[in-house]
Amino acid sequence: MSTVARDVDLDELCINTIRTLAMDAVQKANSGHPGTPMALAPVAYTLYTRVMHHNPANPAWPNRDRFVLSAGHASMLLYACLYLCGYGLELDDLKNFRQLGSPCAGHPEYGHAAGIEATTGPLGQGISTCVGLALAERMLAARYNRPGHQLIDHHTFTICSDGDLEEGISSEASSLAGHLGLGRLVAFYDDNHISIEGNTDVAFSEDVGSRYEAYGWHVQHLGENIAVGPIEEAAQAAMAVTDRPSLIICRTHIAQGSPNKQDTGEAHGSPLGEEEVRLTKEVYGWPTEPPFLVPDEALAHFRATIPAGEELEREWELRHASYAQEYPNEAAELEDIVARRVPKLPRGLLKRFEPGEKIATRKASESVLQVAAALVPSLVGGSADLSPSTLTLIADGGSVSRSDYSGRNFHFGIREHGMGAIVNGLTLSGLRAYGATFLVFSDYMKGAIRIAALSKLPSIFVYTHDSIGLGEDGPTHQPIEQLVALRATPNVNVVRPADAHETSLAWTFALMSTSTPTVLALSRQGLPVLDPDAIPGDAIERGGYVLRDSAGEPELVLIGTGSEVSLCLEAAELLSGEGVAVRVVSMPCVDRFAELSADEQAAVLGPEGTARIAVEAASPIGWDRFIGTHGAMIGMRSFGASAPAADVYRHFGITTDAIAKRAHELLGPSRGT
Ligand SMILES: Cc1ncc(C[n+]2csc(CCOP(=O)(O)OP(=O)(O)O)c2C)c(N)n1
Ligand SMILES: [Mg+2]
Repeated sequence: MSTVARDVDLDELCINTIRTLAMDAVQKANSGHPGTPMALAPVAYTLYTRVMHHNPANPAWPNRDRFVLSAGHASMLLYACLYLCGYGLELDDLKNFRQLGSPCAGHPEYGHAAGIEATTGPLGQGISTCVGLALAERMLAARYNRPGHQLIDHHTFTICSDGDLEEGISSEASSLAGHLGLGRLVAFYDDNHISIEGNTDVAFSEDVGSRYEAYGWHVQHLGENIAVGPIEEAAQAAMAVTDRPSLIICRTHIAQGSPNKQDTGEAHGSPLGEEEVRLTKEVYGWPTEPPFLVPDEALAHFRATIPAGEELEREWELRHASYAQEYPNEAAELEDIVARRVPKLPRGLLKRFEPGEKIATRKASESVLQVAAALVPSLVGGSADLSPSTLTLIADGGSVSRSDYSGRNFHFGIREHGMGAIVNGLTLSGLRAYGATFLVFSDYMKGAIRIAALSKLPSIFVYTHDSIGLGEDGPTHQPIEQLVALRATPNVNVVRPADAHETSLAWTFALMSTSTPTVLALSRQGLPVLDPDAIPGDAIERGGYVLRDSAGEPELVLIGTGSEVSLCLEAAELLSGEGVAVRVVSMPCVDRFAELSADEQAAVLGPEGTARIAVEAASPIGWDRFIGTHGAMIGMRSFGASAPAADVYRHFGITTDAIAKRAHELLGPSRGT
């Protein structure tokens, strides 16, 4: 293949290898985004071969620099670099781009191939996740580095696009990154003036550089000069600024070199076409055949990142060894964190709640959180300016600030979506992070929750004020459809504990989860503490259990979650006084219960044909599968109302009496009164 190489320099050869692989893979798949990888090839090439400290032979090296392609649609840029550097992707994987089972999915998916540091594609998520990665780096450095022992000192690089910076989430996260002075975050902005509808000037005209300067970032304008030298210099200059994150603005040309597609929206998301691929290769001085041509010299040059990376890692291992000798406990703790290992926890973290006493589950959560934080050093978190309400402060944890990253509490500001992505980035780094707000505002962060679920991250989302029971704040703040939406998301466990003890189990469950995000839905209002002996240790894992059983076969099964469980218990008392055999089921995690076999479910819900009533102060959608053909659902079919909680419950007919009335209707005139 040296025919290509002889008269071009090695950098250009390598860059054109990335470009042509991207063109060919998109062409072969007849689907994808060729233009952006073509334009950004010099940036990625420079980062992978000249700037980043990484070891393709060990993609899990804890102190590696991170690279996240925020413009996930340009995925072929990443796949080409990972293959060429020797991360494990094969040329055949690139040939199967976007095909079933290929690690080279349409957009980069975390876990599908080594070197994909985060799932990206939904614009804005990548750069925002990077804020979490960069924050984690600073926090681990503050906590574990010691004088003379710089164990953690890596950088986080990202390439973001117009769409990334138009999205609100990136503004939230970038604002916080500036505020926190995350100097090891370096973002390249692909200022190509193009998005799907054509020139960005139809919708985007602000001065992005000034905006980022106003956020407190260090901003460089590379203009059109995006050759390897200037890119490398800009990256070095960015890394030399240690007290501010950096944005490097590159005026690129989408589909650079393509005679008919350069600078067009068409080059964004469609194959160039066989003829245009041929013409473009001619412009590059590239053989038009065969496709997927990888010159030996180029491959060898990329693969030189392996010995270089191994050397970097060896040098770090020496540092690590001397650190571990001097600070064995810290070294062991750090090792657990980067492996995202959590000490084995007792199921009930806290058992001292008095049955009968009324405690809001958010309040119980606050107490449990303190115990959890003492046992789990990696546990960190914060809220979107609501910690006095969400009660999610780690009491002796200290706050993370730009002058001290050693704390455990974040102040995310009122930036829910950014918070979600940052929590994901922290979790990617091994920390067990939570973000907290009101359940109704989970809507503001759904994009990030979905990424956590899709990328199998055990991020923790703590949502309080979980129903109309929040009362006077009214319908704007009373969640109705949120539980359904979260439960509908694959690989999310929504846990709505009925009392303080279930809350205690819920935190253990969340912290022991390894590949599924947990949503905790907690009450604002006080809820009676249940008899702890009636709650099995695996209540959350199983999802639902018999909390109160009837003497014989139940005629009626009441199913409740969260605050409605105690209503079910009261109704059961009432009805059993009338001679009805009532069972009460608490179902703190519908998602888990739904995964049980039909027999296991029937053991809890009673045989098919049993009258069942589900009670949850939320949308009834999804309950049909449990109540069966003879069942009823007491829930919310409208928005809530502004009034004291008890009045709101009464107004919407979610009361003990209403449950009893439905029971009478279901059981027929012969039963009860
Ligand atoms: C949140 C989100 N909204 C919409 C899309 C669909 N989409 C993919 S790329 C794109 C436009 C991208 O423009 P730009 O970010 O400038 O990328 P370029 O075309 O320059 O590569 C859109 C709207 C998306 N991926 N994510
Ligand atoms: Mg663009």
